[in-house]
Amino acid sequence: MIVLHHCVSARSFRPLWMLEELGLPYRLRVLPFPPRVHARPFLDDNPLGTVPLLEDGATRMTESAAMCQYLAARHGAGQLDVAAHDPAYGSYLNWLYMSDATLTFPQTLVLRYTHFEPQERRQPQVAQDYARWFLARLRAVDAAVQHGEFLCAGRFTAADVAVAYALQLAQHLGLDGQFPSAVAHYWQRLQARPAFQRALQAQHRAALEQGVDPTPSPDLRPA
Ligand SMILES: N[C@@H](CCC(=O)N[C@@H](CS)C(=O)NCC(=O)O)C(=O)O
Repeated sequence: MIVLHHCVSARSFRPLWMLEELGLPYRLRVLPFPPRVHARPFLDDNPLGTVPLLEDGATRMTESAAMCQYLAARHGAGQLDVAAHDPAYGSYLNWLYMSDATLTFPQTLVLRYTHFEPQERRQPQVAQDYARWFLARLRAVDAAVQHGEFLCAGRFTAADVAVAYALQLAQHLGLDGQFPSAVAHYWQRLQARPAFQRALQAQHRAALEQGVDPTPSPDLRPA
Protein backbone atom coordinates (compact mmCIF):
# COMPACT_ATOMS: atom_id res chain seq x y z
CA MET A 1 0.00 0.00 0.00
CA ILE A 2 1.41 3.38 -1.00
CA VAL A 3 1.55 5.86 1.91
CA LEU A 4 1.50 9.59 1.19
CA HIS A 5 2.41 12.03 3.97
CA HIS A 6 0.56 15.20 3.14
CA CYS A 7 -0.40 18.69 4.30
CA VAL A 8 -3.65 20.12 2.95
CA SER A 9 -3.09 21.77 -0.46
CA ALA A 10 0.70 21.69 -0.12
CA ARG A 11 2.92 20.34 -2.92
CA SER A 12 1.90 16.85 -1.79
CA PHE A 13 -1.34 17.58 -3.63
CA ARG A 14 0.60 16.62 -6.80
CA PRO A 15 1.07 12.94 -5.90
CA LEU A 16 -2.37 12.84 -4.25
CA TRP A 17 -4.01 13.91 -7.51
CA MET A 18 -1.84 11.40 -9.42
CA LEU A 19 -3.01 8.60 -7.11
CA GLU A 20 -6.61 9.58 -7.78
CA GLU A 21 -6.06 9.83 -11.55
CA LEU A 22 -4.52 6.37 -11.60
CA GLY A 23 -7.12 4.85 -9.26
CA LEU A 24 -4.42 3.38 -7.02
CA PRO A 25 -5.05 2.27 -3.43
CA TYR A 26 -3.21 4.50 -0.95
CA ARG A 27 -3.16 5.66 2.64
CA LEU A 28 -3.19 9.40 3.19
CA ARG A 29 -1.51 10.64 6.35
CA VAL A 30 -2.36 14.30 6.91
CA LEU A 31 0.01 16.39 8.99
CA PRO A 32 -0.48 19.87 10.46
CA PHE A 33 1.54 22.53 8.62
CA PRO A 34 4.46 22.94 8.98
CA PRO A 35 5.21 19.41 10.23
CA ARG A 36 8.68 20.37 11.53
CA VAL A 37 6.90 22.60 14.10
CA HIS A 38 3.58 20.81 14.68
CA ALA A 39 4.48 17.15 14.08
CA ARG A 40 8.07 16.80 15.32
CA PRO A 41 8.18 12.97 15.15
CA PHE A 42 7.73 13.32 11.36
CA LEU A 43 11.40 14.41 11.28
CA ASP A 44 12.27 10.75 11.93
CA ASP A 45 10.47 9.85 8.69
CA ASN A 46 11.82 12.79 6.69
CA PRO A 47 14.71 14.76 8.24
CA LEU A 48 13.80 17.68 5.94
CA GLY A 49 10.43 17.94 7.68
CA THR A 50 8.80 18.65 4.33
CA VAL A 51 5.84 17.11 2.57
CA PRO A 52 5.33 15.18 0.46
CA LEU A 53 6.92 12.00 1.65
CA LEU A 54 5.86 9.01 -0.42
CA GLU A 55 6.47 5.44 0.67
CA ASP A 56 6.01 2.59 -1.76
CA GLY A 57 7.55 -0.55 -0.29
CA ALA A 58 11.25 0.22 0.13
CA THR A 59 10.98 3.33 -2.05
CA ARG A 60 10.92 6.67 -0.22
CA MET A 61 10.68 9.93 -2.09
CA THR A 62 10.53 13.59 -1.01
CA GLU A 63 10.24 15.47 -4.34
CA SER A 64 6.68 15.99 -5.59
CA ALA A 65 7.44 16.30 -9.31
CA ALA A 66 9.61 13.18 -9.20
CA MET A 67 6.69 11.37 -7.55
CA CYS A 68 4.42 12.32 -10.46
CA GLN A 69 6.97 10.87 -12.88
CA TYR A 70 7.46 7.78 -10.69
CA LEU A 71 3.76 7.00 -10.23
CA ALA A 72 3.08 7.38 -13.95
CA ALA A 73 6.04 5.23 -14.98
CA ARG A 74 5.79 2.59 -12.25
CA HIS A 75 2.03 2.33 -11.73
CA GLY A 76 0.39 4.14 -14.64
CA ALA A 77 0.39 1.43 -17.32
CA GLY A 78 1.39 4.14 -19.78
CA GLN A 79 -1.64 6.29 -18.94
CA LEU A 80 -0.08 9.51 -17.69
CA ASP A 81 3.49 8.72 -18.65
CA VAL A 82 5.46 9.68 -21.76
CA ALA A 83 7.87 6.94 -22.82
CA ALA A 84 11.55 7.62 -23.54
CA HIS A 85 11.06 6.79 -27.24
CA ASP A 86 8.15 9.24 -27.59
CA PRO A 87 9.08 12.46 -29.46
CA ALA A 88 7.44 14.41 -26.59
CA TYR A 89 9.67 12.81 -23.93
CA GLY A 90 12.09 15.75 -23.62
CA SER A 91 9.25 18.23 -23.41
CA TYR A 92 7.51 16.05 -20.80
CA LEU A 93 10.60 15.97 -18.55
CA ASN A 94 11.16 19.68 -19.06
CA TRP A 95 7.65 20.48 -17.80
CA LEU A 96 8.01 18.14 -14.83
CA TYR A 97 11.23 19.79 -13.70
CA MET A 98 10.02 23.29 -14.53
CA SER A 99 6.93 22.76 -12.40
CA ASP A 100 8.78 23.07 -9.14
CA ALA A 101 12.17 24.62 -9.90
CA THR A 102 10.81 27.47 -12.02
CA LEU A 103 7.10 27.82 -11.26
CA THR A 104 6.53 26.92 -7.60
CA PHE A 105 9.84 28.05 -6.14
CA PRO A 106 9.41 31.84 -6.68
CA GLN A 107 5.95 31.64 -5.12
CA THR A 108 7.33 30.17 -1.92
CA LEU A 109 9.25 33.42 -1.46
CA VAL A 110 6.03 35.37 -1.95
CA LEU A 111 4.27 33.22 0.64
CA ARG A 112 7.12 33.40 3.09
CA TYR A 113 7.82 37.12 2.89
CA THR A 114 4.16 38.16 2.73
CA HIS A 115 2.53 35.82 5.23
CA PHE A 116 4.71 33.29 7.02
CA GLU A 117 7.52 35.41 8.46
CA PRO A 118 6.88 37.49 11.60
CA GLN A 119 5.81 41.05 10.80
CA GLU A 120 9.29 42.55 11.37
CA ARG A 121 10.94 40.10 8.93
CA ARG A 122 8.45 40.56 6.08
CA GLN A 123 9.89 41.82 2.79
CA PRO A 124 7.19 43.32 0.52
CA GLN A 125 9.78 44.10 -2.17
CA VAL A 126 11.00 40.50 -2.29
CA ALA A 127 7.41 39.25 -2.45
CA GLN A 128 6.53 41.66 -5.25
CA ASP A 129 9.65 40.82 -7.27
CA TYR A 130 9.12 37.06 -7.03
CA ALA A 131 5.41 37.37 -7.86
CA ARG A 132 6.46 39.21 -11.03
CA TRP A 133 9.12 36.61 -11.70
CA PHE A 134 6.55 33.79 -11.42
CA LEU A 135 4.08 35.58 -13.71
CA ALA A 136 6.82 36.13 -16.29
CA ARG A 137 7.75 32.42 -16.18
CA LEU A 138 4.11 31.57 -16.89
CA ARG A 139 4.76 32.71 -20.46
CA ALA A 140 6.03 29.22 -21.22
CA VAL A 141 2.73 27.68 -20.05
CA ASP A 142 0.79 30.32 -21.92
CA ALA A 143 2.60 29.54 -25.19
CA ALA A 144 2.01 25.80 -24.74
CA VAL A 145 -1.72 26.00 -24.05
CA GLN A 146 -2.54 28.66 -26.64
CA HIS A 147 -3.11 25.95 -29.23
CA GLY A 148 -3.31 22.69 -27.29
CA GLU A 149 -5.48 21.41 -24.48
CA PHE A 150 -2.52 20.11 -22.48
CA LEU A 151 1.22 20.81 -22.15
CA CYS A 152 2.77 18.03 -24.20
CA ALA A 153 2.20 14.77 -26.06
CA GLY A 154 -1.27 15.96 -27.14
CA ARG A 155 -2.88 14.49 -24.03
CA PHE A 156 -3.15 14.86 -20.24
CA THR A 157 0.06 13.63 -18.54
CA ALA A 158 1.83 13.74 -15.19
CA ALA A 159 3.42 16.98 -16.39
CA ASP A 160 0.00 18.69 -16.31
CA VAL A 161 -0.49 17.51 -12.71
CA ALA A 162 2.92 18.86 -11.68
CA VAL A 163 2.48 22.24 -13.39
CA ALA A 164 -1.11 22.58 -12.15
CA TYR A 165 0.07 22.79 -8.55
CA ALA A 166 1.93 25.98 -9.40
CA LEU A 167 -1.39 27.41 -10.66
CA GLN A 168 -3.19 26.14 -7.57
CA LEU A 169 -0.65 27.82 -5.30
CA ALA A 170 -0.89 31.02 -7.34
CA GLN A 171 -4.65 30.98 -6.74
CA HIS A 172 -4.06 30.76 -2.99
CA LEU A 173 -1.71 33.74 -3.29
CA GLY A 174 -4.28 35.75 -5.23
CA LEU A 175 -2.13 35.82 -8.38
CA ASP A 176 -4.61 33.94 -10.57
CA GLY A 177 -6.31 37.19 -11.62
CA GLN A 178 -3.12 37.93 -13.56
CA PHE A 179 -3.05 34.64 -15.49
CA PRO A 180 -3.09 35.11 -19.26
CA SER A 181 -6.49 33.95 -20.57
CA ALA A 182 -5.21 30.70 -22.14
CA VAL A 183 -3.62 29.78 -18.80
CA ALA A 184 -6.82 30.67 -16.93
CA HIS A 185 -8.83 28.37 -19.25
CA TYR A 186 -6.25 25.60 -18.93
CA TRP A 187 -6.46 25.88 -15.11
CA GLN A 188 -10.26 25.67 -15.27
CA ARG A 189 -10.07 22.53 -17.44
CA LEU A 190 -7.72 20.87 -14.97
CA GLN A 191 -9.88 21.67 -11.94
CA ALA A 192 -12.90 20.17 -13.69
CA ARG A 193 -11.25 16.74 -13.83
CA PRO A 194 -13.09 14.29 -11.55
CA ALA A 195 -9.79 13.04 -10.06
CA PHE A 196 -8.80 16.60 -9.12
CA GLN A 197 -12.11 17.01 -7.31
CA ARG A 198 -11.73 13.62 -5.63
CA ALA A 199 -8.27 14.62 -4.40
CA LEU A 200 -9.70 17.81 -2.86
CA GLN A 201 -12.41 15.78 -1.13
CA ALA A 202 -9.98 13.08 0.01
CA GLN A 203 -7.66 15.57 1.72
CA HIS A 204 -10.56 17.35 3.42
CA ARG A 205 -12.09 14.11 4.68
CA ALA A 206 -8.74 12.70 5.85
CA ALA A 207 -7.82 15.94 7.65
CA LEU A 208 -11.10 15.91 9.59
CA GLU A 209 -10.79 12.20 10.39
CA GLN A 210 -7.21 12.68 11.62
CA GLY A 211 -7.98 15.79 13.69
CA VAL A 212 -5.98 18.16 11.48
CA ASP A 213 -7.12 21.66 10.51
CA PRO A 214 -8.47 21.29 6.93
CA THR A 215 -7.49 24.87 5.99
CA PRO A 216 -5.22 24.79 2.92
CA SER A 217 -1.62 25.22 4.11
CA PRO A 218 -0.93 28.30 1.93
CA ASP A 219 -3.91 30.01 3.58
CA LEU A 220 -2.66 29.47 7.12
CA ARG A 221 -1.33 32.53 8.92
CA PRO A 222 1.04 32.00 11.87
CA ALA A 223 -0.37 33.57 15.04
N1 LIG B 1 10.85 20.50 -3.86
C1 LIG B 1 10.04 19.85 -2.87
C2 LIG B 1 9.64 20.90 -1.84
C3 LIG B 1 8.93 20.33 -0.64
C4 LIG B 1 8.46 21.44 0.29
O1 LIG B 1 9.18 22.43 0.54
N2 LIG B 1 7.23 21.29 0.81
C5 LIG B 1 6.65 22.32 1.67
C6 LIG B 1 5.13 22.29 1.51
S1 LIG B 1 4.59 22.79 -0.05
C7 LIG B 1 6.93 22.01 3.12
O2 LIG B 1 6.80 20.89 3.54
N3 LIG B 1 7.27 23.05 3.90
C8 LIG B 1 7.44 22.92 5.32
C9 LIG B 1 8.80 23.36 5.78
O3 LIG B 1 9.59 23.84 4.94
O4 LIG B 1 9.08 23.20 6.94
C10 LIG B 1 8.83 19.21 -3.56
O5 LIG B 1 8.49 19.60 -4.68
O6 LIG B 1 8.25 18.29 -3.00
